[in-house]
Amino acid sequence: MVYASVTGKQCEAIKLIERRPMRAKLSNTQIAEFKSNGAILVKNAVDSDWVERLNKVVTEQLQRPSKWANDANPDSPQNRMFTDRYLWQENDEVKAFVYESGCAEIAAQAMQSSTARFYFDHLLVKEPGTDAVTPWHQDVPYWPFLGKQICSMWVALTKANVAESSLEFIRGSHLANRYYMPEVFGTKGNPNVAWTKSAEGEPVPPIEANRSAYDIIGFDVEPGDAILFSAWILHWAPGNVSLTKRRAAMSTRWLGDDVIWHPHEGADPTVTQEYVSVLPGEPLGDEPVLPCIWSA
Ligand SMILES: O=C(O)CCC(=O)C(=O)O
Repeated sequence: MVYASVTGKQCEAIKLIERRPMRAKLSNTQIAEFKSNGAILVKNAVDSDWVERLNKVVTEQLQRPSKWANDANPDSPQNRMFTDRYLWQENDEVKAFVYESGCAEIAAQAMQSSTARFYFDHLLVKEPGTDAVTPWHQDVPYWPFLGKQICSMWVALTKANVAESSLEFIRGSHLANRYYMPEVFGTKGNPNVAWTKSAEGEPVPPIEANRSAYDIIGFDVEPGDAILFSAWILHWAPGNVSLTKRRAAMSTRWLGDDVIWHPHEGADPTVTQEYVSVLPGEPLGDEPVLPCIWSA
């Protein structure tokens, strides 16, 4: 399908794009829980054919990673933490998912935003027996934005439970008004993570060493379920304790009405000053790299 170029003020034009009916809408309870807890589970958030289509993308990317991939153990069927991202501009399946899956509207509802702009897609795969944990971190310091209406929709492509490989969060930590230093994921020597620098922010406290001091929540997921969470919440995932099952997810990142441009050292280099029309501190304009996928 050819997509209309929809950005900023042209957001209205999104109505012209043919979209599938949404699989899941959030209840008022879920919206309230997202606001207070910072993370919620959305059962059956996307149709099963998206799960099938994105699992094919996982297989392809594992074989032919993009230039943004972070691969701890290339080609290994075990103990491999693999992430790839920013595929939507080149991969039609990922682009279709971004535009048609209904994730944008769900994200907008959770953020209570009248628009949902897309930032980037992130495939996160842990092969059986993966040791590498996803360290406790907060997303927003990695990204060149500020604003409370920033969230991720992490769609499970495989079954995962908290004991083995699913995500955990510190309930309510998104409201604490803290900004933590980015942590390097995966292999520290990998040039694809070299941009992650200890720039702005305070160090993340040693949460794993002191778990009982925190109010930790986590979600077991089935394929097609989503975990929706604020970019300000502290979260992590273990490696993959299962020796037989892959854990894979597609996380999409969403920006709402209050977001301003905040480039800084150590921020993700996929979208930099040269790609946007606004100056630091300004609300986003019509940015083709940050298309508005849904508007109220
Ligand atoms: O899937 C994971 O292990 C980590 C996911 C995550 O941290 C994120 O989507 O922000």
